[in-house]
Amino acid sequence: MPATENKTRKEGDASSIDFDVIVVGAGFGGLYLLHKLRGMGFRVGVLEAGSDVGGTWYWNRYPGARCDVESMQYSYQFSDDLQQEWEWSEKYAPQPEILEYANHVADRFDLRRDIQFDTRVTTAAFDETAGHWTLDTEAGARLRATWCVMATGCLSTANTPRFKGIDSFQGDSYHTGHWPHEGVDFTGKRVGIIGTGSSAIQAIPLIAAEAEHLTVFQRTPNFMVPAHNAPLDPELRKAVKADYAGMRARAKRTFPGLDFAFNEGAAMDATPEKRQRTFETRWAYGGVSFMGAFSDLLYSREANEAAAEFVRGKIRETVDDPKVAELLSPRNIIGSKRLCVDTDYWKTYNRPNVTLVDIKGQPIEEITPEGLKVGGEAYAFDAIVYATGFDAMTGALLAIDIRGVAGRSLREKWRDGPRSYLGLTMAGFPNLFTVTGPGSPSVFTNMLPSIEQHVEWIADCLGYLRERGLGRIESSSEAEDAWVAHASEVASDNLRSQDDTWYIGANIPGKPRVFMPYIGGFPAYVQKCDEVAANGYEGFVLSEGTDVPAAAE
Ligand code: N01
Repeated sequence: MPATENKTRKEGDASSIDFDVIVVGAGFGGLYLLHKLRGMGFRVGVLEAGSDVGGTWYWNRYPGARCDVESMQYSYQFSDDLQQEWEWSEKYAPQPEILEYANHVADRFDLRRDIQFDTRVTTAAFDETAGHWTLDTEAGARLRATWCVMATGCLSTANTPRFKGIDSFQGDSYHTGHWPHEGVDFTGKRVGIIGTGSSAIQAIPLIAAEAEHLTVFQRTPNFMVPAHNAPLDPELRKAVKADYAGMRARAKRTFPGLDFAFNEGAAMDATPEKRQRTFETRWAYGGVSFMGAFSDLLYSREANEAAAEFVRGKIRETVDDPKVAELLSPRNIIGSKRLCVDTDYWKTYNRPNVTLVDIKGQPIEEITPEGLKVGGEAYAFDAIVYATGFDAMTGALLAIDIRGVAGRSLREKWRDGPRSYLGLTMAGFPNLFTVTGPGSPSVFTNMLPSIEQHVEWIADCLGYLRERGLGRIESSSEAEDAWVAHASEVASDNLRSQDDTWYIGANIPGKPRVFMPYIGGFPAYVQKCDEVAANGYEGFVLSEGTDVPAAAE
């Protein structure tokens, strides 16, 4: 479609919109979008529900919260000055330091002036006639923009199961994903924690060290590998900084977008002794690269079971009481749930003030004023911690009433599960983009490079449209269908799709079971996105629209 002079806004022209682009969310996605798009001359406004930047790292302040990606890799690469000047202190950065980093980025690039904090978006509707998005906020403000980008995060809508009597508890209740900013002192308290996922396993050792007694309610035990966290070796930091570009380039060539040694050999081709040695080496290094010990761990049941049994052996070695060790031993596919990276988790069950309660097959009956009831037994607590996870990937998007062409809601479109083209756009929702949305590799990759790739793709796309005086872009239904079919085919080969996990929405009652992240790997995904762009945004319908900002000089 050729550019049309009259639709392109010139400097000084009145505009019916408040911004060229509204970004929802000021986590790592929103911050970089603002920096990038503002640098390109777009008028950008960011709306953020929290009172400050940081997204997931703003909300998740529970004891022990830290990233399970090594700090030298869990950072932006768009600015070499930034990555050279920032000093991570530990192998795995703790939450306060990651939040400090997000704040540093906001200040360094002067981002705050274009972010409205304490602003929760309630609705977003595409106005077909005007060709723009109208967003309403909880406080009653209404804002308009030609394009809208949802940078709302994959794990940002906390899930608190609707236990009977939940509001009756007279002690203190906390959710790991909404931790009080002032922290919590559990000294001398009887604490119950529900859940044993990544958040719980980080919090449990620290709460146990403080509380009078900690009772852990476990529905499914989890696999974990040790973090071996430590102060960051200055020599390593220096070496990485000397060749940051090289490390980032290597990372982009791996399946999860992480620079780590991936063994191309198959576990079942190795002798049992060699397998054991390889697992031990990975164990000694620690972290999620354990799953890179062999190429077939997520494709062959036998290989997976070998890795699982290796980890169960470590549990038996660590936990004094064989019955507790057995309860802590997962029987599902290792890596199907997010592999946890821990510090002293299993050891914590050797403490006299920690009790493990298995609630598999006997759901919590009710929360009572004193505590909770399960298996016919009553437990009394001063505090209950819900480490019960998130309505992942779709929760934050569906919490906003998003309406596309003809007023059709996203909730209706996604009734049977999320559908998108590349996890970036949806047919029927023109001019709307999602950062690390369902259908993109997101949670299977190092999130920071994935976020940067999405931001840069969206920025290039908007630049392309503006250059041509085009104000409207929408993925075609055919392109979306083909991507959904491809993503689902790739998932079916992978053992990860065979367990009940939040990746398929199994943690939320009634949520449609669809494998949400794209599991074809970061390099294949990036190649596809690049091809789509190189082919003039193949699979999209581009048209004039209205109120297109003038092309950059
Ligand atoms: O949440 P989860 P999370 N009754 O969903 C249990 C990222 N993350 O906050 O497994 C009883 O993993 C549930 O039991 P089950 C990371 O991607 C990263 O821990 O469903 N129990 C499970 O044990 C991670 O995967 C980092 O049987 C109930 C737990 O609650 C994701 O966030 C740190 C229940 C929830 O575990 C989510 O992790 C933290 C019920 N009704 C988080 N409902 C790092 O980077 C749920 N559960 C290190």
